[in-house]
Amino acid sequence: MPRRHKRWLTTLLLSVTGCAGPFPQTTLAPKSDFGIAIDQLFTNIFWWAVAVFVVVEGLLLYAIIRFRARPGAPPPKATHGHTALEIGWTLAPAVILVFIAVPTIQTIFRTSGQAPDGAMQVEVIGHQWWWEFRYPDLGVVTANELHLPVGRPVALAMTSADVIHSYWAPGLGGKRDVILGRTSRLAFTADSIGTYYGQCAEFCGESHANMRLRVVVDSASAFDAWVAREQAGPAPIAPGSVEEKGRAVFARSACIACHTMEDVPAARAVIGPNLTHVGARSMIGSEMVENRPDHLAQWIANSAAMKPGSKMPPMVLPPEDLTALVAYLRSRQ
Ligand code: HEC
Ligand SMILES: [Cu+2]
Repeated sequence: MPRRHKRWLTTLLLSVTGCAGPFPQTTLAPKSDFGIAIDQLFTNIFWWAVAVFVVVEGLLLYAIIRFRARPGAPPPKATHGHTALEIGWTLAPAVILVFIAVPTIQTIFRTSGQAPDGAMQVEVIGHQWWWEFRYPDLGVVTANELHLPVGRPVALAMTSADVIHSYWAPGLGGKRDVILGRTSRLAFTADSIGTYYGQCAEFCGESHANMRLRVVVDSASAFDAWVAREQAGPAPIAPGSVEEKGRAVFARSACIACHTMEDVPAARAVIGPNLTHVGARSMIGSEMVENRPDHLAQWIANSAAMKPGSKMPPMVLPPEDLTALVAYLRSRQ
């Protein structure tokens, strides 16, 4: 195939595959009141834009054809001023702008983060480069996987531990910057059970693109079961087991300087994610890799090799200590 055909084909393929699903971060299939409000506004403005486009381009084409130069035709008659037309094309856009402005302002107020009484409170803290989720009323602290009950209003109170980040889970609508020393609010009610993906939407450094999150919208009973599991104390450990050895490794390593681990009294730090129930998360490193023993071992040995710039330093451990540590982390369900 000639080179330029190949290039053409590649371009075509790239643009076509760009349109193939699935779209885990689409904003066009909203699954919350917030998302639907934004989607309706977008659709509304889109059709106004289509109408303006059709009218303007239609008139342009009409003028081009109707008044084109013809051989032997006399020069066109010059016109000067047309009061009715001028009033018309001034008023029409003004009216269209009103039709756009009123729903826009209504939507701004509807999505301003005001939650109804009884909404579930969640604190969101953006860190370079992971998300912390705290449920103050439930006493639950987790990372990167936000669990919510379907059909119940939630109020997110969001801030940052360092630079500016932006919380965005497009399927549930809304994007908000999170800023150190300030609280940004986002309120919505998820209307469908499912897993929704999101990510930081404000450039925040080396692993900004890896600062992902997922929102798991559960049925009320599945959510309660998740809360009960998170609220339960640490999973028990059999004396003499490899997990017990792993806990000892954890307790005498630098891990305790950065992480909270409920059954290791010295581990109460909040620099990294709370690991008390780390075994229950499906991914580690904010959606970096699946939560599997081999990944955990690689992560501990050198997390920056998996996630550029990771703030967790490489932890050098003898192989059997690492194996025990991983078994212990896996058992933290
Ligand atoms: C200097 C602080 C620091 C030390 C020491 C440290 N970590 Fe971390 N750890 C972090 C940070 C920060 C993250 C989050 C990194 C990210 O996702 O970008 C993290 C993430 C993790 C995760 C992934 C958690 C998740 O849900 O994504 C695991 C597991 C983990 N650390 C285990 C350990 C173990 C085990 C040790 C000791 C051998 C340890 N860490 C030592 C700071 C630290
Ligand atoms: Cu970011």
